[in-house]
Amino acid sequence: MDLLHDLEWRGITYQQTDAEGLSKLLSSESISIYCGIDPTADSMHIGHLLPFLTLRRFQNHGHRPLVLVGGATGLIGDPSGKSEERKLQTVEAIQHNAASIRNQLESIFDFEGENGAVMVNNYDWIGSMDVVTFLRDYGKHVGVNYMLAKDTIASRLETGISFTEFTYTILQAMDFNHLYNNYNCKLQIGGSDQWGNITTGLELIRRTHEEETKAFGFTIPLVTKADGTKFGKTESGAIWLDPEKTSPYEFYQFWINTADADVVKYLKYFTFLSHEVIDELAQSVETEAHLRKAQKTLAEEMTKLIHGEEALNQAIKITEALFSGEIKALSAAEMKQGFKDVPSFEQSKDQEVGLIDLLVEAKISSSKRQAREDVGNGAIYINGDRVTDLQYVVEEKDMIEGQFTIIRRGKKKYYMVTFV
Ligand code: 545
Repeated sequence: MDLLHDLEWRGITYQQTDAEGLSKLLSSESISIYCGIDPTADSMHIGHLLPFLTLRRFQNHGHRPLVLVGGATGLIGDPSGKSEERKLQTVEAIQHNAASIRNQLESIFDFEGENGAVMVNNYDWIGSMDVVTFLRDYGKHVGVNYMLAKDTIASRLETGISFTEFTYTILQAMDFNHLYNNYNCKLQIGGSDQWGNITTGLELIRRTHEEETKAFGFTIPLVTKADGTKFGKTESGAIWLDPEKTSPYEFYQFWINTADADVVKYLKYFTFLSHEVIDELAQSVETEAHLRKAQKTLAEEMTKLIHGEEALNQAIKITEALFSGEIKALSAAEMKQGFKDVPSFEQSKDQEVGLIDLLVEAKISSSKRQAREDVGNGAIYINGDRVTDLQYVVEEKDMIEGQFTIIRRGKKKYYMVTFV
């Protein structure tokens, strides 16, 4: 199946400037395609992922990805999709973020071979441009009426928009024009919020070339959830690609918890699995949903893609240990990942503490009587071992890495006691 039909099958196509023309172009030659990101944060989250995974699909079909990090545009701020003016960030912050984002993007693409990906930074051509050149060579080609008609600008006219953000679309247009001239880039892709910026680029390319130009724009739908809540957010916030912000275990758990109503769509959007495999998983959601095969596959594919095989195996190991209660198999680092969100209690290291008192103080059991009953019944586990001794004292040997103890009450209720 050709690329565009695959994208359609996956539900990844939203708007196209010339679907027929692009289809012809892609089947007749190998082209360069770009997608950009502004380093306004030091990590991407899963809401930024889809356009770049789509760019990777183009690469898998023989085309060259140009991955643009907006070192210049990040200093300005894209008004698209924002109802309020942004605060400017410092040059240092944007440069620092750009390095991290670059690293994250590097793991998505193949940089070797004939159609190896190329990283570009628009600071290289915009950063030192003088204002006269900007206004004469670029500003002159973009009508203010044309700009005012763009959704992203029109929607801000009431609440207000600075000249700085108003100008943003011209900068992104200059990028497309630059990549068209220097890399023969004929297509820009992005999320649906980027339509206005992509089409300004096409306008600028048309206006600055005498011969007839042929470039294209393509947008990807916003990822939605069947229950209407926002995709990619949990109670503890966004799902980041940075393992320090969202551990691979949490990342894995996020995908595993996908609703039946969404899981097939996400397999199509985010994984590189074949149509056959996805169709089988879709069947499994229909006939044996309780097995959650589709969710498991999605979580495995995504964790492997972003964090690698080893982190995936760790995430699975933590998941299994928490499910079975066999937490002794986990390393201290794995425990920290797995128990990050369980209720925690701080206990002084200096004084010895009896288990019964600790259970009450840490609110694991509701009273001393209850605590004695819990221990007596065999419902209390310290680091995975059942403790039935009412006189038990928690001491050094129970502290993992001298820092924390995991207490379990009943089948699955975990608590973390940190020693300070
Ligand atoms: C800049 C210069 C170009 C081409 C594109 C850009 C960036 C573009 C933009 N894109 C968004 C973005 O979000 C901030 C990420 C923080 C780490 O603002 N003007 O940079 C998002 N983009 C991916 C998708 C998007 C978009 O990176 O296009 O739609 C999210 O899915 O919002 O020459």
